[in-house]
Formats: sequence, C-alpha cells, structure tokens
Amino acid sequence: MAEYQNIFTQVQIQGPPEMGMVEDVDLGERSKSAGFSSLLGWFGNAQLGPFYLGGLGVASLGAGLIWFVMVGASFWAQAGYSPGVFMRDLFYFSLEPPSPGNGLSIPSLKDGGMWFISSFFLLIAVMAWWARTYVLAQQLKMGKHVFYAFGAAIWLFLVLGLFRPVLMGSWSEAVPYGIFSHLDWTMSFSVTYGNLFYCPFHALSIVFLYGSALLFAMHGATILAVSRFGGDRELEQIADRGTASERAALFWRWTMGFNATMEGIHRWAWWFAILTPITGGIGILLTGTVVDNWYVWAQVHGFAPLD
Ligand code: 07D
Repeated sequence: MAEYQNIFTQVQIQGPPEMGMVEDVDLGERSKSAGFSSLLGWFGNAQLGPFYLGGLGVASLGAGLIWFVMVGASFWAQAGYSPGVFMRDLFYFSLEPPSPGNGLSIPSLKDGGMWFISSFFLLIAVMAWWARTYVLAQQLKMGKHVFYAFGAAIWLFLVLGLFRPVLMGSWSEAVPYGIFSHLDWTMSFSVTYGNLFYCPFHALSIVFLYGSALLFAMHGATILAVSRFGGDRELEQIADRGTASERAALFWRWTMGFNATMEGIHRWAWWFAILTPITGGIGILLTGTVVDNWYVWAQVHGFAPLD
C-alpha cells in the first residue's frame, strides 16, 4: 500500500463504474455507461462518464457547431478553397461584423451577414450551456455558484458583442471572429479611446485577473505542500490538531499574519475570478458611450500628466 498518494503516486481504482446518485435526478438524460482512462486518472478521476447531455446540452453543442462551421466556411472561402492557403493563413482570416454604415439594421450576407447569423447561434450556444449549469446544479441540490460565475463571464461576452454595439448604435462595434483580428480589435479599441490602461475598470479587471492567478497559485501550492499529511482530503482535515489543514493555516499565519479558512479560501477565489469580467464589462460598456478618451479622463481626474 502506498504511503500517500498524489499525482505521481496516484492509486487508480478501476472497478464497476460509479454511476452517481439516482435520487431526484433525471435519469433519462444520462448516458448508461462509463469507461476508464489511466491518462485521465493522472490528471483527475480515471472514470470517463456517464454524460448528462439533455435538451440544453444538445441545443448548445448544436448551435456552437453551427457557429464554428460558419466561421470555418468563411475562412475556407477567404482561403480561395485551397487547403494549403487555409493552413498557412489560418490565424489571419477573419469573419467581420457589418461595416459602420449599417448601424443596427439587419446586414446583407455580403456585408457582415455571416457574422450576424453566426453570432445568433453563438449566443444560443452560450446561453443554453449557462442554463445547463443551473439545471444540473438544481438537480444535485447544489448552490448556484458555478452558474453565477459563468454568468460573470457571459456579462463581459455580452457587453463586447451585444450591449455595447447596441448602445453605440452599430453592429460594427462588435468583436470580429479571427485569431489575429480579435487581437487587432482590442489594440485598436484601446488606441481609439485614448489607451485602455487609463480606464480604471480595465485596471481593476487586471488586478482581479492577476490576483486570481496569485490566489490560485497560493492555494494550489499550499494544498499540494500538505498533501503528504492528507491535505487533499479536505473535509477530514477541518477539526483536528496537527492536520494538514492546521499546518497550511499556520504556514500563512506565520508568513503574513493572516490565514484564510478551508472554506473561505474558495470564497476569495470565487470573488476574485468573477470580479475580473464584471469590472472589465463595466469598463467596456462605459467606453465610447460615457467616456470618449480615457487618457483625457485621467487628466481631468488628476492621475495623468497635463500635456
Ligand atoms: C473575453 C469574456 C467571456 C467569455 C465567454 C466565453 C465562446 C465560445 C468557442 C473556442 C476573458 C464565450 C464562449 C466565445 C468559444 C470555441 C469553439 C473573458 C472574456 C463567456 N490587458 N483589454 C481585459 C490586460 C491592454 C483590451 C481583461 C493585461 C492594452 C480590451 C483583462 C494587459 C490594450 C479589453 C485584461 C492589457 C487592451 C481588454 C479581460 C497588459 C490593447 C476587454 C478579462 C499587461 C491590447 C477586456 C476592460 C477576461 C476588458 C480586457 C488584461 C493591456 C485592450 C483583465 C494584463 C492596453 C479592448 N484586459 N488591453 O477575463 O474587460 O477576459 O476590458 O498589457 O474587452 Mg486588456
């Protein structure tokens, strides 16, 4: 028997698959079988399945596939139907939103129509997947934390592709679908509105983004550091003296005077993560609608130098 287990000494149990609870859940939409993979076992649980797809899952994957194929078909046409050019220039192709003159009217197929229709399917795909996180949590009598966290990301997604273009009165404001083109879009957005670094909400968003990475590293490292005392078995750890949990807490209390609790650290992580797109979305929504130039705004508010 191994003395302790972690990613390198994982004992992978393979027996009859664990099919999950049957009380108060919809069994009809759950697949009947499950498999095992040692490779997966190194990274998480070795069991793959059962899957729970359901109507929302099928709708989401179907709509997402339509979006993906429409973007791909547009790229394929841009490549002149040449496989070599397609592969060579894959990162340069772009499915662009309608040009500025179109405003919010329904665009022609030649000018942004493909972007418009595919965006509709992307919206269905994302919203159906979001609803799925609610329904599945409901069935398992869980809190809705994943649903709200995904909702925060969807807030930024909707601000970028729907809410802000509507407030600005033009679909042309939305983000194009392409690898380099969406990066170019962010750069040109920043330059157009006077350097996004001077937007305090962009700054806040970065604080939470970097903060999330830092917290995640601290938490991940702490738990791995006490896995030799069973720290990865979180629940058994909370009460006793000398446990992995107590050592982890002491480590941080001795290092910086303060320690999060086993429960609280996950609240820290949740809030930092969701505040990244929430603050970001506020910044993007204000840009061009309320604030035309963030550098001038920063000058007026006394933290950028007057020229
Ligand atoms: C994008 C939204 C949620 C996504 C969802 C998923 C699909 C399906 C399907 C693959 C991530 C939808 C599902 C699409 C896909 C298949 C098959 C979440 C998203 C629901 N910035 N910047 C941020 C930094 C600069 C700019 C955030 C750093 C320049 C713009 C973040 C730097 C310029 C925007 C951040 C830096 C500029 C941002 C994003 C450094 C020019 C935004 C947070 C060090 C390049 C966005 C307020 C996030 C935002 C944003 C970081 C520099 C432009 C904190 C570290 C000065 C236009 N920037 N940035 O979680 O919110 O995104 O801004 O230089 O819109 Mg920035």
